[in-house]
Amino acid sequence: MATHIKPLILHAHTTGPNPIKIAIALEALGIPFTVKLWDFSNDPKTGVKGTTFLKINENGRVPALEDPNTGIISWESGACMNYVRRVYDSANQIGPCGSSGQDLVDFEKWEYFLLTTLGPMTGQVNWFKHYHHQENEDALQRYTAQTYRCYNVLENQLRKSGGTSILPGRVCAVDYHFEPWVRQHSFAGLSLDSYPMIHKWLGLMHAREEVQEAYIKVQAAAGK
Ligand SMILES: N[C@@H](CCC(=O)N[C@@H](CS)C(=O)NCC(=O)O)C(=O)O
Repeated sequence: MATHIKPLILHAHTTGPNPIKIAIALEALGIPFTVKLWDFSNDPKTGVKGTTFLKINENGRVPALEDPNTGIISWESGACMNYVRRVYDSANQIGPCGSSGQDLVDFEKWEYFLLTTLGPMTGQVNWFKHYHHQENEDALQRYTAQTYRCYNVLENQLRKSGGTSILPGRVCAVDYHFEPWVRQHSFAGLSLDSYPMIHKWLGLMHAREEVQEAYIKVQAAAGK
C-alpha cells in the first residue's frame, strides 16, 4: 500500500459494472481509495442525476474518480482507467503487455471493444430484460444476439492465451474492463455454456486478489 498517497474517492453504485473496473485497477496497484455510493435517481443528495453529483460528473453516471493528490476529477471508466494508469502505473503493471506499436494498439482495441460494444450491448440487454416500461422482444433479441456475437469474438481471443488473459502474456487493465460485465451474464439472461474459454477466464479472474478485494470494498460501502 502506498501510504504517502491520499485516498482517491471512487464514485460508484452498488451493482453497476463500470465503477468496479476502477476499483480492481486501484487494488491491483495498491492505491488507497474510498468508495462513495450513489443511486440512479435525481435526488439532490444521493442520486447520480442530482445536483451534488452533477457537479462531479455532468453526465450523471458512475464511475467518477476524484484524486485529492492532483485535484483531478475523471469520469467515464475508460478515462478513469487511463488516468490511473498514467499517474499510478509507472511500472506498467496493468497496461499493455509489451512495448511494440502492435502491443499498444492491441491494448487499446480490446479496451475500446469493451467500452463501445460488449459493455453497451450487454447494458441494452439488461435494459430490455429488466427495466423497459413494456415488453419489447425484438429489441431484447437484437441486443442478446449482439452480445453473444461479442462473446464469440472474446472466446476466440481467449483461445490465444488458453483462457488465462485477454491479451496473451498477463492479466491487465483490459481484463479489468471486461470482468464486471461478463460476471453479470446471468443477470442479462446469457449463458456461458458455449464459451469454455470465457468460463475459464472468469473463474481465474474471480480468484484474483485484486478482484475479490474490489468487490469486498464496494459491498462494504453499501453496508453488505
Ligand atoms: N460509458 C460509461 C458508462 C457509465 C454508466 O453507464 N454507468 C452506469 C452504472 S454502471 C450508470 O451510472 N448508470 C446510471 C444511469 O443509467 O442513469 C463508462 O464506461 O463509465
